[in-house]
Amino acid sequence: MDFRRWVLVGVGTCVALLPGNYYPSNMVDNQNWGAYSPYLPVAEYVAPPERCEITQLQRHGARDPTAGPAAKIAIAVSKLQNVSTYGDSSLDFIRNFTLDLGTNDLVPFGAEAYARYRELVSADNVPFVRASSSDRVVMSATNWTYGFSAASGLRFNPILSVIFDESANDTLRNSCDNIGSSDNQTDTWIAIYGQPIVQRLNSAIPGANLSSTDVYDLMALCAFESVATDSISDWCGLFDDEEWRDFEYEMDLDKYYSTGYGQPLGPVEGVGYINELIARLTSRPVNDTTQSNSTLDQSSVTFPLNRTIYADFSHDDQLIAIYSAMGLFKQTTPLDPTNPSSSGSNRTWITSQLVPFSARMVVEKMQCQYSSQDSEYIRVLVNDAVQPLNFCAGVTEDGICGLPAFVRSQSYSTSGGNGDWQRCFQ
Ligand SMILES: *[C@@H]1O[C@H](CO)[C@@H](O)[C@H](O)[C@H]1NC(C)=O
Ligand SMILES: *[C@@H]1O[C@H](CO)[C@@H](O)[C@H](O)[C@H]1NC(C)=O
Ligand SMILES: *[C@@H]1O[C@H](CO)[C@@H](O)[C@H](O)[C@H]1NC(C)=O
Ligand SMILES: *[C@@H]1O[C@H](CO)[C@@H](O)[C@H](O)[C@H]1NC(C)=O
Ligand SMILES: *[C@@H]1O[C@H](CO)[C@@H](O)[C@H](O)[C@H]1NC(C)=O
Ligand SMILES: *[C@@H]1O[C@H](CO)[C@@H](O)[C@H](O)[C@H]1NC(C)=O
Ligand SMILES: *[C@@H]1O[C@H](CO)[C@@H](O)[C@H](O)[C@H]1NC(C)=O
Ligand SMILES: *[C@@H]1O[C@H](CO)[C@@H](O)[C@H](O)[C@H]1NC(C)=O
Ligand SMILES: *[C@@H]1O[C@H](CO)[C@@H](O)[C@H](O)[C@H]1NC(C)=O
Ligand SMILES: CC(=O)N[C@H]1CO[C@H](CO)[C@@H](O)[C@@H]1O
Repeated sequence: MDFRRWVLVGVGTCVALLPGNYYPSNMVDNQNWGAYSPYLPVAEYVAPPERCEITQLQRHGARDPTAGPAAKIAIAVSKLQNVSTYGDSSLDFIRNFTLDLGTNDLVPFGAEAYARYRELVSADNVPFVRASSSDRVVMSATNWTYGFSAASGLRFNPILSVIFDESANDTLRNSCDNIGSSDNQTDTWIAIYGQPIVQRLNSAIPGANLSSTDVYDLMALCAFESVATDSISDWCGLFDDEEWRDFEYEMDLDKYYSTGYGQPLGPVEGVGYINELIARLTSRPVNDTTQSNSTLDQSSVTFPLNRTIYADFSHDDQLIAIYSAMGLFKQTTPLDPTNPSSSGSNRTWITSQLVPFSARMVVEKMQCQYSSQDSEYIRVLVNDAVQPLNFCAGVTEDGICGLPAFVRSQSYSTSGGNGDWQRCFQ
C-alpha cells in the first residue's frame, strides 16, 4: 500500500487540562466512575496502513462538579458532619473534610495529537479547531492548541477558530426541545442498589439519615475529589467493588436514556455533526437540515474543507448522541433499569469507556490501494479503540471500511433524522 494522504476528523469532550485528563498513576483500571472517570485509553493505539485526514471530537477535560451536583454533594457531606460520633474510626476523616475541588495542571493532549499525526501537518495546513461555548469546553480546546503548538516547537500554532453559541442550535451541543430524560430509569435503579448502602451507612453513622440520592452524590464526590487531587479520595473507601459496579450502571443507564439509543430523540442530536463529518471526508458542502448553522457551514472561513486535521470540542451527552447517530455501541437489548446483568456479557455500553473525561472519537481517512484502483477508506476510534463498524458494508476485521459504504450506512443522518428533528420542536 502506498502512503498517500490523511484526513483526520475528531470530536471529543473536553480535553482535560485537569489531572483527570489521564488516569492518576495510583488508580487501577475499571474504577467504574461513569462519566466522572479520568481518561484511560480503552485500547493501545495502532496506526492504520496509511492515514489521510483526521477528525477528532473530544469531551472537555476533568472538571469540578457543576453547580447543581456540587450543592447536592455539600448537603450529603453536611448530613454526615452533623452527627456527633462515627461508629467506625475509618470514617473520622469526614469530620474535618472540606469541599475543595480545585483544578490542576494542563495535561498535554494536544501534544499527543501532534506526536501521532505530525505527518499531516504543514505551515499552511494546521488543525482546524472548533468548540461549543461552555467555559470548560473552550478551555479544553484552547489548551489542546497550546499543547499541539508546544509539541511542534511552536512551528505549528492552531487556533480555536469557531466557538458555537450554546444558546442557539449547533452541532457540538444538544438542543432538542422535546427530548426526554433518563430520570425514570436512573431513579428506578438507584432505589434498588442504593437502599442496602443507605442502610449500611445510616447504621454506621446514626443520625445521618442519608437517602439513596445522597449515596449517589457521595460516590460522585469520590470521583471528583480523586481527579482534582490526582489521588484516590478517602470517600472512595466507603463503597465496595460491587457498589461501584452499581454506580457505573447508573451512569450507563443515564447516558443510554438521555441521548443514546434509549432516548427516542437522542440520536437525532448527532445528525448535524455526522453530516459535517461526511462533508469533511468527501470534500463536499454540508447538506443538513437539523441543528447545523448553515451560515457558518457554508463559509470556507468557519468550515474549510481542505484541511487534514479537524478537532472539535464538546460535551459527554453530545458525544453519546453522535455515537448513536452513527451506529456505534448499538446494544442487542435495551439496558434494563432493574437488572445490570440482563444483557449479559454482550453489553458494550459502559459509560466510563464511552465518555470519561477527555473522551474522544477520531475518524481517520486513508487512501489505500487494495486493488489497481485507488480507494478511500475510513476507520473510527473511540478512546483509541478501533470500532468494528458492523453497520458498514465490507468492513475489514481491522475496522477499515470504504468511504462510500460508510456514507451509505449513515442514511439516518443524510435523511435528516427521518423526521425526528421536527419532532423536537412540535
Ligand atoms: C447541619 O447542622 C446545621 C447546624 O445545626 C444545620 O443548620 C444544617 O441544616 C444541618 N445540615 C443538615 C444537612 O442537616
Ligand atoms: C480535626 O481537626 C481538629 C482541630 O483542628 C483536630 O483537633 C482533630 O484531630 C482533627 N480530627 C481528625 C480526625 O483529623
Ligand atoms: C484551501 O484551498 C484554498 C483554495 O483551494 C487555498 O487558497 C487555501 O490556501 C487552502 N487552505 C489550506 C489550509 O490548505
Ligand atoms: C433550533 O432549530 C429549530 C428548527 O429547526 C427551531 O425551532 C428552534 O427554535 C431552534 N433553537 C434555537 C435555540 O435557536
Ligand atoms: C418508567 O420505567 C418503567 C420500567 O422501565 C416503565 O414501565 C414505565 O412506563 C416508565 N414510566 C415512564 C413515565 O416513562
Ligand atoms: C430523614 O430524611 C427524610 C428525607 O430524606 C425526611 O423526610 C425525614 O424527616 C428525615 N428524618 C429525620 C429523623 O431527620
Ligand atoms: C449562526 O451562527 C452565527 C455566528 O455565530 C450567528 O450569528 C447566527 O445567529 C447563527 N444562526 C442561527 C440560525 O442560529
Ligand atoms: C449475545 O449475543 C449473541 C450473539 O449475537 C446472541 O446470540 C445472544 O442472545 C446475546 N445474549 C444476550 C443476553 O443478549
Ligand atoms: C441533501 O439531503 C437531502 C435529504 O436531507 C437529499 O434529499 C438531497 O438530495 C441532498 N442533496 C445533495 C446535494 O446531496
Ligand atoms: C490548566 C491550564 O493551563 N489551564 C489553562 C487553559 O487555557 C485557559 C485559557 O483558555 C487558561 O486560562 C487556563 O489557565
